[in-house]
Amino acid sequence: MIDLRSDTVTKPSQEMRKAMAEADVGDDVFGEDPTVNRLQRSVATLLGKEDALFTPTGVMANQVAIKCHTQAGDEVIVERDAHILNYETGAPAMLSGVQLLTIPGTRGILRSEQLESAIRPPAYYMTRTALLCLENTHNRAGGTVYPLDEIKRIRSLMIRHNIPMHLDGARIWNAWMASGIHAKEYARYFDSVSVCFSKGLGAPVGSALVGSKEFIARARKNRKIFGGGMRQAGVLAAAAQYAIDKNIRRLKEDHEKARFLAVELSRVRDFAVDLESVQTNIIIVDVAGTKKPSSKVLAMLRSKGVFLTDAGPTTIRAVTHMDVSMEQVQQAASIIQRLFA
Ligand code: TLP
Repeated sequence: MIDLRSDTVTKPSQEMRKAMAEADVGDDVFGEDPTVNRLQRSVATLLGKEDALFTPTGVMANQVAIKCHTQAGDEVIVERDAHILNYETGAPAMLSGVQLLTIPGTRGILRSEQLESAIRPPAYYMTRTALLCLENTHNRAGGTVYPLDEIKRIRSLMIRHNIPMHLDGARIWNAWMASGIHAKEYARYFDSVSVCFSKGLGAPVGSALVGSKEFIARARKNRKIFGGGMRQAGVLAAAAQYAIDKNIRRLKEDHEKARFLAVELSRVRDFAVDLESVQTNIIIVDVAGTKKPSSKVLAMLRSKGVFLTDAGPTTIRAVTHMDVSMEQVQQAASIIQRLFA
C-alpha cells in the first residue's frame, strides 16, 4: 500500500517514541508539565511570539483563536477554500457564534484589494468585521505558499481598520522550507498563529497556538472550556519537540517527491495538474477528463494499492510525507500512468 492520502498518516519513529517514553511529565492543568512548558517556550521562540499553548489538534488551535478574537454575532473573513470553512464542521458558528464571510482567492491567496471592500463599515444594523484568517500553506489550493509581500499589504490594511489577523499555519513549516522565509517572519504579521506537529513533521498528535502573553492566557481558558485541558501531556509534547527539532529541514524531500509526482501525473492524458500550484507537498489533480467521478477514480487507484483522497467531485489529492519514499512515489506514478493509459 502506498498511502498518499495525507501527511497526517505518518507513524512516530523509534527515536520519537523513545523521546515520548522518556519524557518528564506533570499535570499540565496545574502548569506543571516540564515537557509541555519547554515545548511551549520553544514554539513561541521559533515563531517570535511571547507565548504558546499546546493543543491536541489544529482544529482546536484555530477554534480557540477564533473564540479569543471575536464576540458572538461578529464576522470573520476567510478564503473560500479555507480549512476553517470547509473542514472544521461549522465550529466557528457553534463555538463562537460568528458568521464567516468567504472570498475566493487565486490558488488560495487573497489580495489586499479584495479585502478592502469586504470590511464592514461601522453601523449598528450590521455585523462587525472582527477577524481575518489566512492559511499558509493553503491546503485545498494544493499547498500553495502565501507571498510575503501580499501578507504585508494585507497587514497594513487590517491595521488601518483595527482588525486582528490569525494564521492557520498547520503547514507553516512547508512554507518556510519552500520559500526560505523563516516561519518567524511570516508570523510577524499575525496576532495569532496555529501550527501543527502531526502533519509533515511526523508527530502522532499535537498543535500549538502562539500569540501575546495576554492572548495566550485567554486562549488557555478557552482551551479548557473546549475540553482541551490535558494532564501528563508531556508524552505528546515530547513527540512534538522531537518533530520541530529534527523534522523541519527534511520537508524539502517531501517537496521534491511532490514535484516529481505532479509532473508524472500531468503526463496522464485525462488528468490536469496546475503545476504552478505544486509548491510544497500537496498535489491536486483534476480528473474530469476521465469522465469518472473522483470517488470512482479513487476506488480504481485503491484496488492497485495506491491511496489518495478526494478534493472535490472531480478532483483528487495526493500528499507526500516522510513515510513514503521516492521509490514508492515513482512506483505510484507508474501504477497510475498504466491504469489511466
Ligand atoms: N488537514 C487534514 C484534513 O482535515 C483535510 C489534511 O489531511 O490535510 N488547518 C489545515 C490547513 C489543515 O490542513 C488541517 C488538517 C487542520 C488545520 C486541522 O488539523 P487537525 O486535523 O490536527 O485538527
